[in-house]
Amino acid sequence: MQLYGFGESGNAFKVALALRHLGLDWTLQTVDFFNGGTRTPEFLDLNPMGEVPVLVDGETVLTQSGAILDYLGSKTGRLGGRSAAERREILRWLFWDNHKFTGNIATFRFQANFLPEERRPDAAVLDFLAARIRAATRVLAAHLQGRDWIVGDGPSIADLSCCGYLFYPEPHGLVRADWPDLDAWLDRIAALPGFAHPYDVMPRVFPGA
Ligand SMILES: N[C@@H](CCC(=O)N[C@@H](CS)C(=O)NCC(=O)O)C(=O)O
Repeated sequence: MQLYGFGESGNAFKVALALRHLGLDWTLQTVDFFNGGTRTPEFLDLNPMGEVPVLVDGETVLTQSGAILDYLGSKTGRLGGRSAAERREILRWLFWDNHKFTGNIATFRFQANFLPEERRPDAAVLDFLAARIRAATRVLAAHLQGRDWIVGDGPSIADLSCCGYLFYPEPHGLVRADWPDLDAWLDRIAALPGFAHPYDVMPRVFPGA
């Protein structure tokens, strides 16, 4: 399998974590995001949405980290839920993550760290996103009280999706230490087979990094 991604992409990191944990055979196609790598005609042929991650498995081309994670869960019979009800519960968290959790965290992180100085947003924009992140984190932290994993009694793609941005060193609007249940959950994920930190899994492409 080929994964299109780059080090700074937490959405690609989610997929890389699953591939590593599942012990699948894959190679990385590094996309030079900060120099227009997701806007070339070749890349847009692969994914007209202009985003990584993209996973190519033979004739199958998949985009959207949630759909890719679900594919890997179905293909291997692991991490995707042990019943139809569990899979639905996992999908519920994947949709929530894309919209409310990762959606805000990734936007905050991009704006706070990767935009050139002259394009940095007003403080009010980051404050707005930080409030959205706090509200979403409260939901996840409450859910994790008394639970080891988001769904069922073992790790699933729901965990790998929701954690995707939380292992990065740059400020992303959420401080782990403020959320003990979430902090302990991230330690459990970091102890899983195949885990590695994002910049050890895929090379950074941010100019000067
Ligand atoms: N919901 C998508 C989000 C993908 C996404 O935002 N990817 C970013 C990198 S992390 C990207 O390629 N953005 C390019 C762009 O928006 O122009 C997913 O989960 O795969």
